[in-house]
Amino acid sequence: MKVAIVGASGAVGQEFLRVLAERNFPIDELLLFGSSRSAGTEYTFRGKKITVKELKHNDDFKGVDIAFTSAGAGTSKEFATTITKHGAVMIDNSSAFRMDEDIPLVVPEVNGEDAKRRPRGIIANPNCTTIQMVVALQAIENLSHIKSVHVATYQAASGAGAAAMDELKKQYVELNNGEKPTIAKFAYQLAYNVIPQVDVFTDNFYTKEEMKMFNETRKIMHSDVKVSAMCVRVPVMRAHSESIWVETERPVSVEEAKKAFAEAPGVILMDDPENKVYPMPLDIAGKDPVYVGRVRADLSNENGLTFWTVSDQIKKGAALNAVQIAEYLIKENAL
Ligand code: 2RA
Repeated sequence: MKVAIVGASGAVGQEFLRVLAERNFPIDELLLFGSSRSAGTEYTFRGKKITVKELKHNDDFKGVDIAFTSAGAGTSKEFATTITKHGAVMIDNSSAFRMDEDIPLVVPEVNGEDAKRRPRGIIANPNCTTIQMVVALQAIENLSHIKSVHVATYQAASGAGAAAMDELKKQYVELNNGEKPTIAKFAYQLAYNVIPQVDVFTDNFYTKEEMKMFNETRKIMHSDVKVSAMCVRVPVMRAHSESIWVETERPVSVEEAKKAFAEAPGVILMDDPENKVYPMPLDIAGKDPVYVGRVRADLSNENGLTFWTVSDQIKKGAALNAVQIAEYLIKENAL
């Protein structure tokens, strides 16, 4: 298998290298692509050095079977034809194509089948906040249709990229030294703070990030569910957390829900309040599954349940989900 990573130097690009190695993904040749700035950088994969090539409109993707792209929506749009024209399947981590009718938007635990119908040779990887939420929601949906979801997110710095993670670390050092903190990647100081804005605002006063949770969830789950989201950036390095309230068609008991979470693919139930057991981003960073805890009845709605999820934003929220899509296609003989 010939595999390419586009955006190899970014936080997600680097995670692709780790995830592909960790999962023993079948690769005969790995090509790395990046901007002119990162071209020439060397990375080691399975003991071999690979040099990043500049992404250009040429025939470099001839013979490539799978291209994992994570270099921003603009690059994905500009280079989609160059990447796919010789038959490569492009698994795209950007927001460029997610809501296009002829592009499947896939979380393997929920709608892997959708990846088989891809007229443009492109499969979109959903936004990280949506991915962890739908993996958990599907467990409940299998018991009773979910009519509505309220969700508040606690999003790590990693969602804004590698430079943003560095900025958060730097802010703590600067503040502890009595210096003015550097603010470049976030709208405000994130250290010792939370910022109730992720991405830009839309006309209805929700942010783009919040509207992604509404629209992407409906597309992935093939559902009419209504999702009202509040997305918040918190000074955590690399795992997103979410408080989720669901309203189902029939009441679902806490016991039923816990059993469903415990058995759901990709989910680990971590819920033992008496012993203070629940998932926290510090412990979950670097892990594969979506962790669920604090499952309880919604006191404001007899058809309501509420729970807490945590998942590594760079792993399941980005690189791992994309690699799992590729693994699904290989398993189904559908590349
Ligand atoms: C964030 N969801 O956390 C975004 C990244 N895709 O900023």
